[in-house]
Amino acid sequence: MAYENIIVEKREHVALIRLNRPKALNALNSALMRELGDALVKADADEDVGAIVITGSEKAFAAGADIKEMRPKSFVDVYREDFITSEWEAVTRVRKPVIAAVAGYALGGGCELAMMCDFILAADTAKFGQPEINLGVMPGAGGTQRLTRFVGKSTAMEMNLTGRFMDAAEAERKGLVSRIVPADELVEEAVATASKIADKAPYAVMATKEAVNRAYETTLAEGVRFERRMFHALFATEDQKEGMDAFVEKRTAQFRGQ
Ligand code: CO8
Repeated sequence: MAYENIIVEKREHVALIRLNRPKALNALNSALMRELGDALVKADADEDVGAIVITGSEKAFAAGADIKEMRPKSFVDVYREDFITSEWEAVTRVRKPVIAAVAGYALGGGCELAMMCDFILAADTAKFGQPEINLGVMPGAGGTQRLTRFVGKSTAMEMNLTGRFMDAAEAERKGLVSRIVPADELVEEAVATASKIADKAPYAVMATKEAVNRAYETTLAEGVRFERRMFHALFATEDQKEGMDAFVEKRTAQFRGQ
């Protein structure tokens, strides 16, 4: 598939995906979401890739779903199409870690896309918001659900009901982003972080991601049981021997994904 709305490059073992509709502040239209889904499936299947970074431009990660594309749709249209849910949720099906590197606006579907990633690194210029209420609608890809889990009911309710934006400092304080970096270092820092993950034992990484996500989907007792079983399972890998041998021999582990 030739891409017109995203740019994909490989930086060693990291797939870097840039949303690239600068004239529309990376508004997420269906063509872009199809391309993003395709790139994610390919990166997930590529044995040479250990982690993925999704980023936008300096001005916008993404200013939301494409309002001009949505505007003429009827209820029947969006309901029949299940308005592109499968494409929007592609990122949640990826088994390798996905980092959102957010500078500028992450609004509406842009904020929702960032929240579907495994964690968010924010530039000091980042602005998050769910302004769908100003368009006479509401979030449709997790804005009322994931944002509430990240920042708590009060802030999520206020943001969803008023459409106000949250700056990077507030996003960090309230747990929406893992940390803030200067805007001109964002992409390099995200790639370096992804690279650090890509150097680790791939099955330990995959199992860790799965286990952390369980924390959102099950009870504490079930989650802890799942974690323990995954921990046990990793003793079936050669990378467990390599990791522990390397520690004892005071050398850097060479993980081989086996
Ligand atoms: N859709 C389409 N075009 C957009 C969008 C968008 N979301 N955002 C910006 N653009 C376009 C503008 O129309 C403008 O184009 P043009 O030059 O042709 O007029 C260009 O980008 C630049 O934008 P502005 O001139 O407005 O730039 P400013 O710097 O003045 O303002 C803002 C930047 C504040 C980001 C402003 O553009 C804005 O408010 N944008 C809309 C934000 C918004 O409401 N987002 C939510 C959209 S709804 C949504 O995301 C629902 C998701 C549901 C997903 C469900 C899937 C299952």
